[in-house]
Amino acid sequence: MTLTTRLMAGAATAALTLGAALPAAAAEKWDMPMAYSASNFHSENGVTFAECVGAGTNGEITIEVHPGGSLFAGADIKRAIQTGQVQIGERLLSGHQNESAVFGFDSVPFLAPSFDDSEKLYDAAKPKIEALLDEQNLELLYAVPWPPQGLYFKKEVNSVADMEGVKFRSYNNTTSRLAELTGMLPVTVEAAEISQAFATGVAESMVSSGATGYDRKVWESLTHFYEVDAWLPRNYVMVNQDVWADVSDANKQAIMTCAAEAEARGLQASKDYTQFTMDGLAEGGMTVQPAGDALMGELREIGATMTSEWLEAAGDEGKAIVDTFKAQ
Ligand code: PCA
Repeated sequence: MTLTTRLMAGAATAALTLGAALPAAAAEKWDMPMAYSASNFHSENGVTFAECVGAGTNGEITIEVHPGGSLFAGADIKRAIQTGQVQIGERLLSGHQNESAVFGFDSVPFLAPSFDDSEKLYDAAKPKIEALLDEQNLELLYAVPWPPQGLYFKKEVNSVADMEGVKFRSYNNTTSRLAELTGMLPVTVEAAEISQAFATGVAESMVSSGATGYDRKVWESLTHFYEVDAWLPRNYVMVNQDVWADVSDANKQAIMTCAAEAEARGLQASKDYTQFTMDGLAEGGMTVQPAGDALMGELREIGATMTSEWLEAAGDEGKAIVDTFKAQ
């Protein structure tokens, strides 16, 4: 063999090896941070979504889910996706009302307090939310509501006066504002940290779903859950747009199919867990009941104040969402 033929044979072998290696080289792994515990229904849904994407893209895209805020804490997940530190992730969008008040559309008290209303409100808001996310280099894949929000305390509460001075765990601007207007003291704590916050007395109440109280076993520290059905905030699964742009059309299609399935499955799980987790709180020893009429009346007045404040902050875009929702 001359040097040239030997080199050419070598090149052919390299080409063959490369050819064989190509599908593997094209395979991508995406990291997907999620803020809530692995046992939470949003996280379980995310794992099923990830499996669906692996199967639907024939292994060309695999997603590793990191629940419980283990990769990024809830408040940092959105930025991590925007900046490409991770490819995909899940975030409670109402936690970013300081970027745009419109993100808080799903946390306006008593605007859409049932699953049906919450879906209609989401339909009305979705184009605007997608446009806002687009400006932030984010592609929305799916969104799932939490069950209706109620109030947790470590004492019986029959009126707003009973809340005076109570340390209140908040998770977004709306919940902090609710604390202020009820004379409570807000402290922002991620869901992943609340068991400890309640155990150490950093917080002694919160507004949240039965699902979160159940996940975090809050009966170890708290005693009362009052059903208020104040709002149903949403978690959003979003992908970085630069990453998304490089996905083949076939794989985009496969991922969107998995996302649509995840959205439907997550909604159903949220509905199913509403009663299941409230029963779980009661089994844990908590008193679980609808808030009394007097308390509800006061909360509705506070809700009206918060609604006008949100409409003011969210401007024409917020008003358009509410008008579209109400016209349905
Ligand atoms: N659980 C989340 C947000 C709303 C809910 O039900 C939390 O408490 O952080």
